[in-house]
Amino acid sequence: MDKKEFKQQFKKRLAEKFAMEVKDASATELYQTLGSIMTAHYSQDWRQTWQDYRDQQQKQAYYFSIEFLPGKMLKSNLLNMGWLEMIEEALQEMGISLDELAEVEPDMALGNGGLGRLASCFMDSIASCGLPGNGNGIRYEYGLFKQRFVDGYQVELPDEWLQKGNIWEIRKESKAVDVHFGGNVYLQEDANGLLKPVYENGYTVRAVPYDTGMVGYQNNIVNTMRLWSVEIPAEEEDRYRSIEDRRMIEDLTSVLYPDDSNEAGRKLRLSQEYFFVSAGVQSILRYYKQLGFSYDQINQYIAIHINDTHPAMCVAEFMRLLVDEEGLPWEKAWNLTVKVMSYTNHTIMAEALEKWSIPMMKEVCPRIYQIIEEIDRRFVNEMTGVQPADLVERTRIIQHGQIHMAHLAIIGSHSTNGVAKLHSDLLKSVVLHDFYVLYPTRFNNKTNGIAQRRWSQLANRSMTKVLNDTIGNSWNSDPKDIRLLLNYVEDDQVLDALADAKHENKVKLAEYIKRVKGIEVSPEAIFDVQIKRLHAYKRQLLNLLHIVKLYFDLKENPNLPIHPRVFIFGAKAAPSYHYAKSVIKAINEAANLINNDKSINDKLKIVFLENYNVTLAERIIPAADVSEQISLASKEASGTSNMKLMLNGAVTVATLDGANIEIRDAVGDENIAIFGLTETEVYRYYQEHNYNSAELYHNDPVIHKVLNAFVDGTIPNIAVEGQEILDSLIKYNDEFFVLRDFAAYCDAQESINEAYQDRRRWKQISLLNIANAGRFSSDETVKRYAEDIWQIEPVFAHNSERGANQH
Ligand code: CR1
Repeated sequence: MDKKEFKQQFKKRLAEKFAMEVKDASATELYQTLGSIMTAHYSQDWRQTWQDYRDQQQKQAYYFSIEFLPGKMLKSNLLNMGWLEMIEEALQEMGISLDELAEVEPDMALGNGGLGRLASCFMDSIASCGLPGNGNGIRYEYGLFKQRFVDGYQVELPDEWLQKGNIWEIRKESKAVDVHFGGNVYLQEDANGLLKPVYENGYTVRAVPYDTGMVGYQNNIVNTMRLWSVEIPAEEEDRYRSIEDRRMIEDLTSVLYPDDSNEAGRKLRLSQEYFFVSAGVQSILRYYKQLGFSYDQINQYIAIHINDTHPAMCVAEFMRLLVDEEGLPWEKAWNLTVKVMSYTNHTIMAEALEKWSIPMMKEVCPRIYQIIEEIDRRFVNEMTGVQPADLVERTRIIQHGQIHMAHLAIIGSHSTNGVAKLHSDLLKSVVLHDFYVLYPTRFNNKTNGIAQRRWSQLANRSMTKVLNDTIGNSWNSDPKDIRLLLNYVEDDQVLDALADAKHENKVKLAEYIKRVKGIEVSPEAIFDVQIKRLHAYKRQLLNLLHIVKLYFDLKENPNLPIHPRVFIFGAKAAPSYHYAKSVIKAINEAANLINNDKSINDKLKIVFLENYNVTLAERIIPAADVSEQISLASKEASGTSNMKLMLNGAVTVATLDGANIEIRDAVGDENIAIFGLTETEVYRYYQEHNYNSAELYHNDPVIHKVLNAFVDGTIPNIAVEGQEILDSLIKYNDEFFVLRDFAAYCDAQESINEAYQDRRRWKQISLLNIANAGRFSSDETVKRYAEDIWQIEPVFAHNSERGANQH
């Protein structure tokens, strides 16, 4: 399609859809018109893609994830369709701004943080690499809450993202499946003497899929992200007549749980998990049956990925369908299940390893409970006498009245991976060591990656232009080629051009900050960024302590040679995470204090932007000079904002945690500021129990002064929160070693301050970060999943032919 054709179609579509002309239409109407042209266009490829998969009997992977966090899709779809510039120009010629249309789209936030965003980066890359892979999740009516600050406190508002409809999804009623909950189950011999379950007193809901096309990058491939929504089956209308009964059902896909690490074992959450697991697995098996192959080969056609433990019931549901419904013998079904399933662990935080009580699971999905019990019984049988008894006790699925979902996922799959080298090593050596002893070959690492096209070409167009002018545009499709930039590390023209691009982005962010917060910040200052969920282990508090220290230093000596800095935060706290909310309040009050103190001459500013989400990340990241990755070593499984910021030329201040280690390996020690305890040192403290934070408080005058600011009124309005924070650091012995790492952190920050003042050197460091970011492309990550875990192959060859025929 060319501009002329597009403009004609656009006007025609607008007239058909809304009976309007361009000059009369609202941004929403224009946006919907544009969207409908796009979906109409890529739907042909979409249909062709799944037909190709079917006709060529391609093995397909299904990525089961309780969260997806795609953000806005308008521009990324345009980019992937190869239409972005054409459409932008065509719209402009009609007097329409693409940016204004993009504003209309809600930020699709069916996820909390890293885990959900990773799933969406994978969806983009799987399609872009031409891999046959699909998403399977929940279509929540309400996404992650919207965050507002009132008097410095976080307030949560509902995210009604579907209010104006969702142009990207297609409701597929004909593909609905029924999911059964509750009641009792017992086994009875059928006519052939086989034991079959008989269900009593349960209830059935309908799962209706909404499919969204996952458009590959300029390759004519469109995969599917299938999200399930609950409905009351027409035949059951009578049963659910009261509002309460209906609500109980509708609640199933109503809200995303807003906690990214620990869900306090709620029944509704377990029901959500079973709902999307059962619907997804049933629909996969229905498709497989149409192919007409025997079950013996199902692992040659289907791979199911369990993203964190939330979909771990896939193991039991797959067994249920093969054994109960298809009549396969248990052993055979089990061998197939293990070959089909694979699992990723995303955190070592103990509270995030899901466990469910037996009574609750019996109540929600009694047959699944029975199957898990049987899996557990056979596991214990098989291991007894072969492995030490205590090892078997520690690794079995059911222990002390609870079902351990990670155990189910590991025992029931052929692959368990962590998300960065250090994390995967810790899984083997500590967290899942017992399982590593049992199944050494199942463990592997897949370091996370990011959808680099979104985080560079879409989010940072000024940098993209410099790169395209300098190294050509092969890196647009093959992110590894961004390495070509290494040839320009001594080229002042390129260094300046990149610095100018950064400056342009900072000017824009400064305008945004002025607009939404009323805070004046100078683009000449260092923009220092920490954007991620608020968690004690991520240590936003360490950042704040350092800011307060700088503030005191400046009060004492207004001529201190520090380059002005703007500390930018973006973070949501789980609504029930009291401590995290106190940290938010403290940062906001410190901001009030410091931003309004004329005596420090604007040398320090704190900006806590509300409602951090994908769209806000796209504004902040291109403007960042410094990337804060300061979690306590061993706690952050990987991190992915670290990769996005690096790609955008920010310099990382980091502990040796998660993927930071691999970032350091990529850029070299001189181009990153590493500080703090190593993972080994942290574990040594755990073993020797010899950390004493109170000592640091009493003996270190700097720490003393900084901490007192939280309780003596220096930072205003935090009498309660300040005390709580102080208690966490002193009374409860500083679980995340904030005080232990404080001095080292201040030194690292001082090295940043010095490095920034050598402008040429800084520009070089920045360039080296960009040039070495290619290895963190999720294209590379999903290729390794495809080869090592899913055994699926790209379908490029066929499609390029189709592409050729079309044009
Ligand atoms: C981890 O905390 C990682 C993402 C994606 C998060 C983060 O370090 O980058 O997963 N874990 O792998 C998580 O959300 C529920 O656990």
